[in-house]
Amino acid sequence: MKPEFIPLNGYRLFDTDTMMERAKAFYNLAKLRRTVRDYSEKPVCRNVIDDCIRAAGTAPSGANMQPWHFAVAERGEIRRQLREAAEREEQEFYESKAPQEWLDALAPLGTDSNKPFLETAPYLIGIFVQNFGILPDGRRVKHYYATESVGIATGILISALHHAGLATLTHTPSPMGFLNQIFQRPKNERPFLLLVTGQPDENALVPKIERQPLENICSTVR
Ligand code: IYR
Repeated sequence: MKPEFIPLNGYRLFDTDTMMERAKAFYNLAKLRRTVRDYSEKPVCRNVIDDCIRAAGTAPSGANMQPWHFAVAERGEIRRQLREAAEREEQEFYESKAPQEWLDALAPLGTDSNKPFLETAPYLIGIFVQNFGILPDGRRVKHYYATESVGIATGILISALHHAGLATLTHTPSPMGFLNQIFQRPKNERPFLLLVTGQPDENALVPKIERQPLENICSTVR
């Protein structure tokens, strides 16, 4: 197939000062994001969620296959099922499956198998990776770098929700197979993670942990 090109639309050229200001402003916003486990039950307008998912859908992806699906669970009976299924897996994780080393790594976060937010937060977003696509005639289309692509899209989604004033929690019940059934997703989709979102409870607490400075996470070669 012959590629078709169009002019790059909407590119904004900034002078260096403006660029530095914008980079700093984005960092100052990003560093306020915290993973939140205590949610308010206050409703959040669904349009906000949809626009954040639209933003996630702009992520780059292998061969532009856009191998993601975002399944939104609003509050209702499904949420009770989700909580029950996730807590069942988590109980096994914390009580028997997790090696001591993993439990030690989680200790500073104060997490346990109790996940009330799965039922009370206004939205849960089940994020799925399409390992391959399915054409209308049933043939399979190969997807490239599907996991990386969905990881990038998820990063944009978390940033968009944070920018809109919503807190998030990246939750990874393990194993996550039950998510296909509850979200009614087909077999070519693999659960990637469950994103909890809403406003934080007014008394929400977060663990006292630090982020590494630039020197630790960045190096330079010439
Ligand atoms: N899935 C469990 C355990 C857990 C694992 C990691 I890695 C975390 O950063 C946090 C929790 C849970 O959600 O409690």
